[in-house]
Amino acid sequence: MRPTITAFEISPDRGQGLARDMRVRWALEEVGQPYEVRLLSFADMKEPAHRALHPFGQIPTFEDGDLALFESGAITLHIAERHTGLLPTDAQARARAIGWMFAALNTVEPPVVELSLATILERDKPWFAERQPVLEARVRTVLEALSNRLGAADWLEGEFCAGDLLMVTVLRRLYRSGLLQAYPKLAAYVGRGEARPAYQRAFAAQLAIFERSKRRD
Ligand code: GTB
Repeated sequence: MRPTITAFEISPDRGQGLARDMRVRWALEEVGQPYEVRLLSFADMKEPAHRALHPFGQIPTFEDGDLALFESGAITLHIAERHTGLLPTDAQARARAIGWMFAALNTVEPPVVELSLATILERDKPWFAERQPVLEARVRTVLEALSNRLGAADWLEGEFCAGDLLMVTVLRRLYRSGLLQAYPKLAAYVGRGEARPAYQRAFAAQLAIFERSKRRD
């Protein structure tokens, strides 16, 4: 039986692949695991049936047999551990690759999301103009360090791994800010991720859902 994930019925990113189902789709495509998608409205997500799967009433979730998971990082790790292709076999390299998954979600994603949310939700607030440079500086700090570490390498830990997959999805959220473009090595790194056939399939699948929802309007 195929695993089932959940995604937005109508994604607020308008098909840009910025919602977190994208990373789960991409991971499943990388390992060649076919999957089903259950689409949810914002109201559906807050219903008890969905909260039983996801206590915070969000997407994505992942169901496979009697296993139900929430949190895109945990789902990606689960997929990576059960298939080949997303984590090195050498124990130390594997531990480092998992470290990059945490770095993506725990060190890089928070300032990126903070900036993105402030830009969307706080534009009309009196503190916006003063706070924005502070948030941008926090993002630049992590981008600078990440760019220095990546250096001339294609990927963070040798071969492409689940850490790169999560990192690329986090960095993509910066497109609208223009900050990524100031770090050519990182921009190229994101481009390499987006060029992967598995990424392309995942992106096309989520875009098709958004296009279909537009036609129904
Ligand atoms: N930590 C959780 C995880 O990694 O799985 C976070 C999950 C999460 O934030 N889910 C969001 C959600 O369900 C969708 S991805 N939100 C609905 C709600 O909370 O009611 C976040 C997201 C939303 C929109 C855009 N966008 O428009 O660009 C980008 C990312």
